Amino acid sequence: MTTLRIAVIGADGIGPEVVEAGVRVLTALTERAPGLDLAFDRFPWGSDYYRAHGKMMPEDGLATLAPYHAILFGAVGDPSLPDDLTLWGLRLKICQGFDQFANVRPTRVLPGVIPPLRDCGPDDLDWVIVRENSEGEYAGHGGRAHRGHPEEVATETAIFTRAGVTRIMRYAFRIAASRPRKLLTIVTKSNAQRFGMVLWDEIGAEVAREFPDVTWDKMLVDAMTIRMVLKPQSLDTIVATNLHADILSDLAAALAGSIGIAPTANIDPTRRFPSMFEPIHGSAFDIAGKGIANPIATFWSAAMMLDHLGHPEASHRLMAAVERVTAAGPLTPDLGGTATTEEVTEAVCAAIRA
Ligand code: GGG
Repeated sequence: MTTLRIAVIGADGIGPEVVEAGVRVLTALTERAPGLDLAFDRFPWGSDYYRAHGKMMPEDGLATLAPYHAILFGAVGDPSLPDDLTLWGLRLKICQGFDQFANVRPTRVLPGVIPPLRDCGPDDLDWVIVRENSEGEYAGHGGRAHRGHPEEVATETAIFTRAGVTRIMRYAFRIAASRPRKLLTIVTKSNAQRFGMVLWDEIGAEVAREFPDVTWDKMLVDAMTIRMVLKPQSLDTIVATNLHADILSDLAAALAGSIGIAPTANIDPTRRFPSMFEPIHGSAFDIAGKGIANPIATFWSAAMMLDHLGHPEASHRLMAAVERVTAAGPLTPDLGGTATTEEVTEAVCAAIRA
């Protein structure tokens, strides 16, 4: 039996609380899932590390993580540090350093969760949002001149490469092809942004020819927000740029009941490097240390990690346990309950053992 080595980075705010809950349910799972052996190494990187060392992770951090099978990540962001410093110093460094170009965000209404809108119930909303995760608006290309002067200039250039767009389109079409409805919606803003977004449209149409079984359409991102709210049933798999998909997936999480349940997989499909699994949510400093963070997004992300690592049965067992708990409680305050992180974690561990 291969021991799968998991690097655990809690990072900031509620991040360490939810990843420790994740490690607990994964450990409970190893006791019930034959053939699953996990070893966890924790790395104390993030904003506290920055305050002590002047950087979010060590210089050789990527080399340290490279031999791991996967990374379980918490959240980054600290109210006392600039958000761009903390994000680029850790989370984006890992995503871009390991070329985790496919950010996969499944969204559905879990049993027992009451969504905010009547027409976005369990039968209406079952999506996978595929976020381009390596370039676009997050290419990090730009600069500032004449800082602080009235003539100050800042540029932020979105970079779209044929190779980058083609690989995320193929990835998204493959996901759409693997789902029962075989539907893909390509989101851009190609009426106003005449270069990169038009390239997205063109490559979308080219790649579509490789997937004749998939029905696809395209939407402008502004109209897409309306469609997600008013016609959720018309959507299945969605592909969008780094920034657009970031925003759409937060909307999706809210429509499905809470950002506290929404998972992410940052995948390097070539498997040259470890992929990284994390809740969509950030560090939520307003509730950090109160013991009430919802650990379910991390559990769902951990289930995606198990699937990626070749343990679909264990992944299924974990999600079944999560769904038993969302259906019957206990639930954390973001889902209308009064339970703590600890109580939800214990309930999921008990459901795994049942
Ligand atoms: N666990 C996700 C996380 O820490 N997100 C922090 C954040 O600010 N992310 C920005 C982004 O994903 O674009």
